[in-house]
Amino acid sequence: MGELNAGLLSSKAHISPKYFYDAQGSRLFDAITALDEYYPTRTEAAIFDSDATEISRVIPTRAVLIDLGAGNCAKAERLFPILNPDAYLAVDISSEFLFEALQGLGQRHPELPRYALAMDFSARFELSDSSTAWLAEKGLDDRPRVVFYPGSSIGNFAPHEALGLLQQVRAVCAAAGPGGGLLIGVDRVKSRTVLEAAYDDALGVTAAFNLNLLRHLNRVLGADFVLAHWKHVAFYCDHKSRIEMHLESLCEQTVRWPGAERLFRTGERIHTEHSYKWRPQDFQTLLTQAGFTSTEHWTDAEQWFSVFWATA
Ligand code: AVJ
Repeated sequence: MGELNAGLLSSKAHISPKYFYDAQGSRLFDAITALDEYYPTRTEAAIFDSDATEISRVIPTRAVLIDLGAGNCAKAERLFPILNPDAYLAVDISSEFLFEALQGLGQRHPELPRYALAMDFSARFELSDSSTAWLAEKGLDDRPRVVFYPGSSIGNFAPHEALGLLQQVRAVCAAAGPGGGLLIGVDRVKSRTVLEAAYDDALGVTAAFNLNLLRHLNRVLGADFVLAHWKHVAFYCDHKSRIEMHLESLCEQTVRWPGAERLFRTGERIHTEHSYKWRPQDFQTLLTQAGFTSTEHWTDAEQWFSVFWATA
């Protein structure tokens, strides 16, 4: 709770975007990915479809597929025909969700060794002792490792944090068989109109997703946020190449939770998310800075989204 308290009490209030994803929030995010305005999910899927042959050519065979932020594991499972892994290691912050998803996957792929690693890799990413022990026990410890990080989830990290995570990913890949690396989806800088519509859709699903964070805080923190007293704000910040999402107070109000309280003035905001957009050149430089040796890049016809393969 220290993190939440510190964020809410800071002069510019902020909350980590990981608090979006309670059960309700995960469902709302799924609904976002189906919106007309939210192009990233379908655009990335289209790239995986149209460049499947080339992608499967650069990915090492018989690899251990490490799915970062696996969620319901559906994205990775759809790529099994392209990636052809010999083992599947799903990493996610939400353990309940993960165990369930892996069980379902086991029914469809009974022959594929699979492992659930519940951890908050946004703080630091490394394989736990138990997961490396599992790999050794299966005789898979020197297989190439393919880390899969789709959906532009990297966008939640500021560039210097992204660099740190990519360095850790590279270290995990480099610790095993040759040819391993990272397959990552990255959202691109584009017109403000397209970007802002994607984060402020006409149906208000993204607004509900943002406001749901307050419901989640009421539950985990015992706070008394009144959702009707807040509104969703999303805009593109040009010079930082990022979407910012905030919750804006519609009145002067005091919010209380055990051990603390805070006054919010009309118009005061709680910062809830950054979603960085990249130019492919800059992202390629970042991959190189993180120590990856060679990179491949695929994009869609409109050049809205990028998929990179980077060899560790
Ligand atoms: C899950 C971080 C990739 O930034 O596009 C979608 C989250 N927030 N709509 C993104 C999100 C609002 C999403 N990521």
